[in-house]
Amino acid sequence: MSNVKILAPAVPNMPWQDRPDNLNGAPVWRFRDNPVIGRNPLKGVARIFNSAVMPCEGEFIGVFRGEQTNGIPYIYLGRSRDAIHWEFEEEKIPFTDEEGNPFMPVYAYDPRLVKIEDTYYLIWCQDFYGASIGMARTTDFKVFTRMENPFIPFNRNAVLFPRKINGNYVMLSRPSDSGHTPFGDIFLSESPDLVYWGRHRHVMGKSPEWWESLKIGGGAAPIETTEGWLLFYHGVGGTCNGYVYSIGGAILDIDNPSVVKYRCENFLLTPEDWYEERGFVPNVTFPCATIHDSVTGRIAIYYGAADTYVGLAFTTVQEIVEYIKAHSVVREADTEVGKR
Ligand code: BMA
Repeated sequence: MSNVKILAPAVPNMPWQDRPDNLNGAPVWRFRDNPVIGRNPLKGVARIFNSAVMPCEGEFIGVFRGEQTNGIPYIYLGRSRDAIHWEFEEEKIPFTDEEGNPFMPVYAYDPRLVKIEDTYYLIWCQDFYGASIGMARTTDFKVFTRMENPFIPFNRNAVLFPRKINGNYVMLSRPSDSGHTPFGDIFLSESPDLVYWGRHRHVMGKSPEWWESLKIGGGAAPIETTEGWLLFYHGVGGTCNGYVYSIGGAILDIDNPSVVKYRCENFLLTPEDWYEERGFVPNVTFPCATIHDSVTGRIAIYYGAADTYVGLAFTTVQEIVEYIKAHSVVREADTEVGKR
């Protein structure tokens, strides 16, 4: 296969460890010192997981799901020189509304962080008469302006594409129910202004593969590559002991991303290390972000582990695209434009 390239800025100081010799599944390998964030990471917060990080001015910045000691999740800001050792702000992110008044969501979880042009967008799950999507923008990580809620309830797992496509902003999301949602497909919505959302399309659904036979949901912001949008998402299977969350991979059409070009029938990473199997919710690996370097093709995947820790895993764009293509099974619901 010809060389696959990431179409994004270079990040020469991204975290990295070379592939171990004994890998025999998908070409995704864990950071040897995982988890990168352990329990009780800051005062009043028992666990940090399902969090999103990205490069910022030569260092790294992130928005972190912090489970407070009252059990309610909220979003905290963190900074790091190496994207491994993090320092967190002790106070929750202080959102304001468009008029500058303080805005404090009832709860906020599973944040994603995406830069489009010169603005950073936070997207998370919050109460809007039921679980739905919240969104805010910032340019300086000091003022966070809460924006209109993009969708009505119930919805979770929303993430923006890192650039406009055909002139519109594009968001992936996963409509759900008010509970722990035993179903769910990934949909796409477009907006000219980040206020009005429409042209909804079905992207992909659960599959007959058992690891993702219950539901799926968007994960990290899609990575633009010469083969299409590389998407790391989560797939959920059901067992007699509850849900198991694994990481899956797909490649979406670059101009029409509701069309799936390739979809890997195997999980790319599934709970198997102690911090993934044991915690507040066992057997969860939940990707929310990547850091990727267009010069080397290296990709670091940040994922929540067991609703307790943050884990880090590595791959390269060449290896992962080859693996997804070699194990691709796309069905009619994947390859249609997603409009009925
Ligand atoms: C989902 C979300 C995630 C969580 C997962 C496993 O429904 O709430 O935040 O990681 O369940 O508990």
